Amino acid sequence: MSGTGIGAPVRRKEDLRFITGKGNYTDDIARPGQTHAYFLRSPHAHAKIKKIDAAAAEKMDGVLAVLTGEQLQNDKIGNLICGWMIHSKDGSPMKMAPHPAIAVGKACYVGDPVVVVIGETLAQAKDAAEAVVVDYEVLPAVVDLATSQKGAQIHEIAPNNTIYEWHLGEKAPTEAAFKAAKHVTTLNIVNNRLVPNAMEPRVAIGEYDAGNEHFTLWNTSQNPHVARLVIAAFVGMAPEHKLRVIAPDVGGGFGSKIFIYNEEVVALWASKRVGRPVKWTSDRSEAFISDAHGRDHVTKAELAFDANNKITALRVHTIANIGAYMSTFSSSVPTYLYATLLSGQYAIPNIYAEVDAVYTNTVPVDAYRGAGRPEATFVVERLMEVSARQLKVDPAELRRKNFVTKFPHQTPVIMAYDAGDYEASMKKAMDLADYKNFGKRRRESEKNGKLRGIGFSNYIEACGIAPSQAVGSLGAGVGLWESAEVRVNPTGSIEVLTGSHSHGQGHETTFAQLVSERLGVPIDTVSIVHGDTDKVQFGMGTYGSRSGAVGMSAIVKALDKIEAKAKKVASHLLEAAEADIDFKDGKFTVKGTDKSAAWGDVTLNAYIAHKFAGQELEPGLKEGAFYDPTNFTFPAGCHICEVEIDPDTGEVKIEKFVAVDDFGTIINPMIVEGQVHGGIAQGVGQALHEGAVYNKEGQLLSGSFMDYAMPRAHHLPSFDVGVTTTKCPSNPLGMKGCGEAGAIGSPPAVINAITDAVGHEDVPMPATSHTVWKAAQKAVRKQ
Ligand code: MCN
Repeated sequence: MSGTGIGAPVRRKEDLRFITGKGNYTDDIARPGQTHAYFLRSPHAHAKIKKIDAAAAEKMDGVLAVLTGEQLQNDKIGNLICGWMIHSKDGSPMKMAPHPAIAVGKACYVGDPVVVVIGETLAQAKDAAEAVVVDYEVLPAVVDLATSQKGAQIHEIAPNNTIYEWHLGEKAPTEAAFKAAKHVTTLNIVNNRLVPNAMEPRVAIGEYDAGNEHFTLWNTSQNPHVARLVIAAFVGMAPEHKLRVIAPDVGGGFGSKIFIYNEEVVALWASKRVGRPVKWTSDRSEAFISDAHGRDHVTKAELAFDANNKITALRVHTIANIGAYMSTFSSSVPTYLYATLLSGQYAIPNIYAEVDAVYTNTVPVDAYRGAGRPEATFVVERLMEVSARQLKVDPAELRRKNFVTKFPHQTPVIMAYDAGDYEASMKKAMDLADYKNFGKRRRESEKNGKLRGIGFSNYIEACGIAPSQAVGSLGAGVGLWESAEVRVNPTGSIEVLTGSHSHGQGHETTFAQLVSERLGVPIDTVSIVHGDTDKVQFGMGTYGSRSGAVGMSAIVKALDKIEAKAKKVASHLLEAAEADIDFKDGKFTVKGTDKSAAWGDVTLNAYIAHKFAGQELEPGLKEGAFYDPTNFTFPAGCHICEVEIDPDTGEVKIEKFVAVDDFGTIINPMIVEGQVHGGIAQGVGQALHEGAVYNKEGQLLSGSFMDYAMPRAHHLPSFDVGVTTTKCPSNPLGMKGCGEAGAIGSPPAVINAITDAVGHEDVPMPATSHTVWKAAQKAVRKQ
């Protein structure tokens, strides 16, 4: 490990500009002649739009246009789409309803855009929106997920509001295993709906250059190339080469900025209509009703055991809320990102999962940090906890008994786990948690009239999304490889153009660490370029904890080519055979001699073409690569949470939170630890505080931070984190992703600790003081 190379806790290069206010976020951009968009959104969850009267609004000061969905359609702007095809059990394709960027004929959730006003100023656009009169006929709204398939039909294409009835695994052997089981644990689980709440709200600026018939979109995107592809190819805004998408500094996304949103399409279209750039900036209240939400499952899960407490089968039926329309990746989240992880860390011979995806009159639901994998982990780890109680065995022991211990391990639900040591991470976590003395601590708490509980969560996730071969064979869509280009300048400084996108993960540091280590150059001579479709050739963007395992692997491939070419140049320079050139720590040497050339000598000479006249060598030092992984990576670990509960108030205090994770090779331990901390905070948020609440008319009651409780620093203890390492065999660096693990592992650990404390009642998320108080009262009465 060099001072700035792989494994060094290098401080984040990008933070200097962020913490000194010098970041360049989309809202910081002001285009010449810029106008402002304001969306008038449906106040009803389900309503026919009978008439829109914009006459008064159009005449108001500063109003450039008042635009509707019909005008959008007249201009042949296509619908937003969900790009992952899922088929039902009967082979029929998913029922994707048309999703216009501005509602046409009817609105399907509170927040659905109905009109957009373009004004000289935002205030003028807002004032004019108030003068627009929309005549609605309110229709019955479908809000409750569990009964949604019996509610009023929302879209013509989807009877019973059902988009697909998908299944995975083998039904008959699973049923047989249940019949033969010695013990069956049954749980009904609600995985609560979350609102993402990245620090920076979404922003879109559209600009049309009439002379060149060219559009530019600046937006808060996690994947600008995919945005360009969808807006060009499916929405039909412009040919792909006539659309540039730039995602500059982005202040967090957590999945919510992967999707192609209405406002981005409208900002582009409106900029052409009014002939000037159009900017839209979401405010926080608007974000609550326009950013895609996450999670929201209702599940019945059953786990079967034999007489030796070995798991023999798992059966799951889940209803997944998709919201009012299918968002860009929404079909993949409750299917391939969820059911494929239902084996957890355990050797389960039979698994059968059914997932019904349904429309409701709520904000569209899509990926949110972990996307599908937190839901799977919650099912498996709650089942393990409750089973341990019912079987009267130690929860750690039951897990240990059922761990996968031999690799590779093929689960019955597609995934082939390649490497791991679940026992090692659990042991380390139990030591850090001082598990053996928990009984003493519990007795101390009880002396003080408090309840104390401890909960495990042994999670596994699949990230490094996604090998083309696996994705292709499922017929689900395209593989998500990644691209890189390494440009070495004559002076030896380096630009790395990557298709990954950093919006808080520190890529400008970790990617530069890789280059610094491989080429032996100072980290400050390396720039990471991302987020602009005109600069980077193509890229799949950042989500699914893929940028390390996939994005950096593409860089490794390009660096291999750079090294090979640089050696050729060095061989000319040093007048030696290419095979005799060694390269180490930024220096080229001729084997067995003291002849050497520095990195800068070689890079400069790569550009002095006459030196190679008559040779095959081309001038320059620039190489590109695409990396398509051969398997997912499987980070796994053990989270242990210890809580103390005041039975009089239901207040839960997290006394200790331990996370021991296996991320394979770690590039920057400080960044990885930060990723784990953030993830745990979000997972604790889901377990204890956060939950989107709709009333039966489909109004979002938790539509602001007054009502939607985000975790705060004082809710969280200082986390105890540790690592164990098994290298991922399917990428050159041996890395596994770390960006979602905290959010995936932590919620069941917290709930398992609470149920342990209150006497094994089923406590739903979010376990608010009131919920826990009710459960604690029963526990206290039982004592
Ligand atoms: N890393 C490392 N060693 C490893 C694995 C990763 O040093 N073994 C480093 C990587 O080089 C990178 C960071 O850790 O700098 C995260 O890497 P990775 O796990 O590959 O995840 P991605 O970079 O692909 O980021 C996506 C992931 C996801 S899916 C969500 S959601 C999420 C997350 O990252 N959203 C975030 N972390 C976030 N952090 C912030 N601040 N903001 C978000 O929106």
